[in-house]
Amino acid sequence: MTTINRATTLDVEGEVAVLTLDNPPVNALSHVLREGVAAGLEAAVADPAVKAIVLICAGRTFIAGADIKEFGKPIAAPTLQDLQDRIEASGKPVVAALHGTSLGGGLELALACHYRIASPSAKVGLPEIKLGIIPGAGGTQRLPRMVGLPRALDMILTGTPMGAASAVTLGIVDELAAGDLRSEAVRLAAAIVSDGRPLRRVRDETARLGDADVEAALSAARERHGRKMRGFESFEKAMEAVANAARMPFDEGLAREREIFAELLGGTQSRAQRYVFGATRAVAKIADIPVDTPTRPIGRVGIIGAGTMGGGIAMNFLSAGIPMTIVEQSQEALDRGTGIIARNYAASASKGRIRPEDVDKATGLLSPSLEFSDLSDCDLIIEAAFEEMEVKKAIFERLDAIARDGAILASNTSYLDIDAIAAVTRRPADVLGMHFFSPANIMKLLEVVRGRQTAKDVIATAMKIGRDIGKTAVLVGVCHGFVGNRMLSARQREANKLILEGAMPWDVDRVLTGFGLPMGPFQMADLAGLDLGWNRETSKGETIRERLCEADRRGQKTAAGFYDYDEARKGSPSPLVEEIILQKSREDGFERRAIGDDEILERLVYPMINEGAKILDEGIAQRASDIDVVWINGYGWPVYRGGPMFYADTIGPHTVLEKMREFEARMGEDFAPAPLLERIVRDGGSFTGAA
Ligand code: 3H9
Repeated sequence: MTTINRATTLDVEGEVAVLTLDNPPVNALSHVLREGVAAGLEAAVADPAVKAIVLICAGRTFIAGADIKEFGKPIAAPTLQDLQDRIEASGKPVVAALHGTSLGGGLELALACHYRIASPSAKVGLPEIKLGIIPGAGGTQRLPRMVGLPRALDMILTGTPMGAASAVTLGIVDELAAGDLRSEAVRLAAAIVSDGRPLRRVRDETARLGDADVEAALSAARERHGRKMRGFESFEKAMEAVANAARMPFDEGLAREREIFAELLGGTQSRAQRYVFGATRAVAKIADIPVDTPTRPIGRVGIIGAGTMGGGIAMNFLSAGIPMTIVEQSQEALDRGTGIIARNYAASASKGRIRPEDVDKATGLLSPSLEFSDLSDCDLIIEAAFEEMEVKKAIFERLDAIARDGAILASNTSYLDIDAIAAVTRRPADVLGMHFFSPANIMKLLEVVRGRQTAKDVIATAMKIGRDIGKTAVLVGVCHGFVGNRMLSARQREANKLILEGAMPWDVDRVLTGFGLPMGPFQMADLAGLDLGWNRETSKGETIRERLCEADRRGQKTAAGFYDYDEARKGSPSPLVEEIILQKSREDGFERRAIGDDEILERLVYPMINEGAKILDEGIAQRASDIDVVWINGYGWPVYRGGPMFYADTIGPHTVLEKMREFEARMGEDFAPAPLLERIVRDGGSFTGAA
């Protein structure tokens, strides 16, 4: 075996040279690897005893793409395209042996090889769009030549990897390896030589594109993926690049692909999306809790409360194969809860999201009960009862009496003080918050709330179980509303003021959806129900919301709230609501004025950023990027804007500060700048260091 460099070795077996790449953790195509491949290929091509070459990776995966950490720096030779050119020019067949995830530049390198063989569990994909870019090493030109425009568009526009079996069916991979990948690849390479099989160069092929109806393929792709990709610059650019495969000769298409790639890579959206990639991985790292902190085993989970929230939370554990006990106070409430779980699963199954047999498996793990004491064998108990401190305290006192030693006691409270809840137990170290977001079976975010006394292994366990059930778990500290809802409150306060001062709810919502959020505050309120926490007896018409409830406009469920709803639940502006708002404005002494879209956006977003700065300063969030992960996963903040704190950095913290000062002078203390915002501007710093 010859060592080519620290990431590459060359081994000759009979007539086949095996070039093994080893660049942990995911064999990203960093400079050392590109150098190794170039030198290894050169040595193998020059060796007269070698008749064929196998490219294979050590470790958990074939190349998972270009090295994201090298983006933005000058690319040192040899480039990925240099490697592809060498392979395509080689008179000796080159076989790529794929396992794990062959992604982005990794798959693009494999597509330039003459043949591909894969382990049955391998996945292949071009996920560049998730980083705000397009494939930049021929992926948009070679893939359509292999699979035709419609398939290539689907793969490149979604970035979703596909399994090896489908890749074989589509012709992306030539063979599945029945046994050991390396020996199977060597066998294939030797067979190519002995059978005199042609050296396939995908770049030269046109058969799949000859009569392609480019416009039809593009409009079908736009139809399928356009809505989800609204606002993403990379979407139309990726379509253009793929269409070029049918419109231009290979080299021209390749040159245009490189231009688009470079343009997107230098743009704010890709910077934001690459930042989010890192931010999402950083949340797992906790300063004073090492990653190898032992966690407590969780064999059975208990939930108190089978309402919408409790039921949604339960589904996460059931789907992950964890047995559950769910407790309610009355048979009726219990039946309603288990009924909702069954209906949600049936809906998922009918949409093909889950197999019917998996539904049976999941629901079979659920033990509904009316007996609190049935929670005594649970390792983690999550309280999802009514959001009132006295209710929570009473439950935790009872839990303390029956839960087994070492059980973790969690509250799903959205706002309340975990320390006050923990204080009613004799085991505050075992208590923490696990705040799920509605609908809890779908939303990715989980805020893990660390109390003053919560033990480190309890936090480590909650973070781990969060990941096990497919959530993005973010550690936060105790304060009113934690990270997400505390910032949301600042936004909601301004939204409510704006409609009294001169805007209409549909103006506010339009500005936020135009910014990229899935819905605005008033659409969100209508969806959740305006009567949450409202009481007809005590209602005094003091807020617009109260007046709407009094008029029996309680949101989507009554087909009327801030908006009027048709049978398809499509909302339209309501003249009646307009009248109610104008009336309330008059009563409160507002002289209504036209409020521009820019001011609406600034009034909604800058106070959130300001609140985020306070949250950071108080140590409620570990880092600015954690706040951004909360907003992306819990509230649909557009990833191409990177989260509120990253957004602040892109427009400049000084822009936020100046506006906050101006608003403070005009409208008072709600806009008082956070000390951290002032310090950052004074020191010329930034929140994330990444924009
Ligand atoms: C591209 O290829 C452009 C080309 O078209 C054109 C070029 C000219 N680079 O996710 P994990 C790190 S664009 C550098 O926790 P998993 C990651 O940060 C690229 N580092 O593991 C983490 O580090 P840490 C197209 C990378 O098993 C560690 O590896 N490719 C890269 O859950 C483990 O990652 C992609 O977009 C990278 N490319 O998932 C693939 N990838 O431990 C992006 C990962 O310090 N990667 N790291 O936090 C993934 O989707 C997942 O990481 C993968 C493994 C599925 C591979």
